[in-house]
Amino acid sequence: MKIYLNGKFVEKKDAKVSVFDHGFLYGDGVFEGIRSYKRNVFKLQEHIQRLYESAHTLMLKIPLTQAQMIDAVVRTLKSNHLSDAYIRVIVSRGEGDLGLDPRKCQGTATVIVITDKITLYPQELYQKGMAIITVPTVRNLNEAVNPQLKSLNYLNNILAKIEATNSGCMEALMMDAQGFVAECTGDNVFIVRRGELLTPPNARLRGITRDAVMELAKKQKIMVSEKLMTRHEIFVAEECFLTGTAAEIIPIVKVDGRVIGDGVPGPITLKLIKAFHTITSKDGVKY
Ligand code: PXG
Repeated sequence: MKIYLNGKFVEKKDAKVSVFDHGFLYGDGVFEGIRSYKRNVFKLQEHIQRLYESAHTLMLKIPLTQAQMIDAVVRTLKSNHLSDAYIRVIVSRGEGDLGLDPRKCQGTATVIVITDKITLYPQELYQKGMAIITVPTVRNLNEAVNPQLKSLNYLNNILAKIEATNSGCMEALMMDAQGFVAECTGDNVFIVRRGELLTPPNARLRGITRDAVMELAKKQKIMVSEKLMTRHEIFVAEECFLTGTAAEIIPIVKVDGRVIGDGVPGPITLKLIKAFHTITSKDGVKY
């Protein structure tokens, strides 16, 4: 396996960073999870744009232009002869001292591209649907660590994931500080209510899969809007599903023990899954 590390391709065993890298010491850095389908990197430009936006907020200078970063992703995929892959782009602050101050990181940021295979959930859950659970850990406040900031500090999400797995579920539903539904640890949430598609506007990452699904829904003349929602609205929804690069679109059939709709993946969910798979190998950067 070849890994892109600061402009060079190295073997997995040699892909190492300094213990003084602030990405390691503090989670000071940004990342993206991306997928390729049949030699097409789905929504690559959108992912790279979001990476640079997160870096901008962190005042982290990425030593590559967006075009060079796209090229690095494509070259890594080609070096590994992968046509369908999961791609992880990581940019960390780089080497500093033991203090927090990023200005002490005198060198350049560390840039890494890893390409591999990933299956997040067992295949049968895509057919039968998955159960999720609400967790006590509240999604980060916009005013603290904004959920739009896709940083290397994912402890908020990891705490929630631990709580879900402790309760026997593979994904956690997180609320915002006001008690409204926010998102899951690595996925956005959607419900269908009276035939209309709804998703939270608050305390969530603006997922690229989420955007793609909203666009597909509009094309299929399914009404879609962003709406604050409570757990009650999820419990009484006709359908529920999650979206994310790793998860793609996964139907949810149980939330906190309540059966959603008929307890099987609903017709709108299935329609959107089908439509999604028609665009994944088309919409993006081919290689
Ligand atoms: N919310 C959060 C908090 C995320 O981290 C999404 C939503 C979905 O966004 P996209 O753009 O992928 O549609 C993410 C995605 C995982 C995993 O293991 C997920 C993400 C990153 C790393 C791992 O599920 N991010």
